[in-house]
Amino acid sequence: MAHILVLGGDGYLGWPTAMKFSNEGHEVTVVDNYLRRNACTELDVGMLYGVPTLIERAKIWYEKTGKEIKVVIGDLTDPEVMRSLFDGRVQYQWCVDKKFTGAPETVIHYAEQPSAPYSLLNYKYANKTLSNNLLVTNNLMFALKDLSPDTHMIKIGTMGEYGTPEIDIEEGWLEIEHKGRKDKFLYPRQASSLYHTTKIMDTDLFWFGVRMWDLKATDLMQGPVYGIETEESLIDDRLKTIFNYDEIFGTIVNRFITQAVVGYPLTVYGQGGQTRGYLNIKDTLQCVGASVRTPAKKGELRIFNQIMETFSVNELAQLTKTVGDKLGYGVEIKNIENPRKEKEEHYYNPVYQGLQEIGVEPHYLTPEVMEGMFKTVAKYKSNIRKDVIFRGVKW
Ligand code: USQ
Repeated sequence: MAHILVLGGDGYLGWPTAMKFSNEGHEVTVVDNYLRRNACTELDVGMLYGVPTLIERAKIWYEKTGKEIKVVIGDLTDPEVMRSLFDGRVQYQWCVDKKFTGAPETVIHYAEQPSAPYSLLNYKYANKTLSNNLLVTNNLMFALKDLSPDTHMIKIGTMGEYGTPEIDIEEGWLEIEHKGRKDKFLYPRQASSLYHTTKIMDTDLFWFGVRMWDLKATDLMQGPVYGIETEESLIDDRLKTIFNYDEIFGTIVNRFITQAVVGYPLTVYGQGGQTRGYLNIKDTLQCVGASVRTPAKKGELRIFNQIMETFSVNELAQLTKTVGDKLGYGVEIKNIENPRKEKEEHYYNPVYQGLQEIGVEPHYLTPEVMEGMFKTVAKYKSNIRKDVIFRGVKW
């Protein structure tokens, strides 16, 4: 049993991750400042269903399983909040056993503003994204250097760090031959939003900490995630993760299914040839689990591309239509002017073997999987708000 710290434990991925490790018998502490929830309220984005607060969810989890997830409500851009998690000054807002059991063996860093459109709403949201994401990462690095250098840090990066280059995308590193000499460098990065830019800067911070201070780091370059249920959320409906379908926080597959259910034409941006790597939320948990079990070495920045398969927007729209039509929804697809500046037809050939080599078994986006999601979303049809589906945040 290990002590695992989940930063950003209230989010779409953070809460299911916390339950998974708790279920496996690990000691789990979650930290969150409700940035994501508060942003959803402030921007009035609507959600498929309400979710209890982090403290309420931890209590439900304890009632149902007898297992404790310790909760800290705090802002990790404050270095003292971050450091308290490693030196024992931590203030738990909810837990059964208040004893500090020592610094965690692993810290999983999800505590970031995760939306590209949010980061480009205007300069204030851009600043919020930059300051939150970079300060949390830097505070984490210094806490590890000063207080717990043997802790393995795992961060969620993004496939968007690479952009859409004309060459194959490797897993994080590229060997370059220049004027007859060779060396290995971080793969060239070219982000398509300021959110994605913060992820590039995070990678650079991690790489600095690994080079200078011999930290141990894993960076998981993730594609857009889809899905609702994980094994643990089936224990009680109130344990389901936050599900956004709006333009700012919703990712494409979750959006398309919700749009189909409510009879809103699928919002294909531009020509729809944009290709990305996708994964089921269950595979995010598997990938993080495999990374925890086989940690990076001291002085290693290990990078994996965390995707299971690739689709173009048009392919996703067609799949949604096929499944939706079979279920009687009469799905329409509409190409609308692309609010984003991105290539709409491009080469895309990423390598993504590494996580499967350490034991991840992919779940694919089959018509059956999508049908299951349709059925879950349909239960909440009356909550779906058409006015938040497309507002046209432009860059
Ligand atoms: N798209 C549409 N219609 C929509 C929504 C999206 O055509 O209604 C297109 C976008 O233009 C883009 C692609 O679908 O080409 C993916 O968009 P998305 O909104 O699902 O994902 P994105 O903004 O790229 O960001 C999401 C997560 C982010 C993660 C990233 C991985 O929000 O946290 O890092 O996926 S990646 O896309 O590989 O950079």
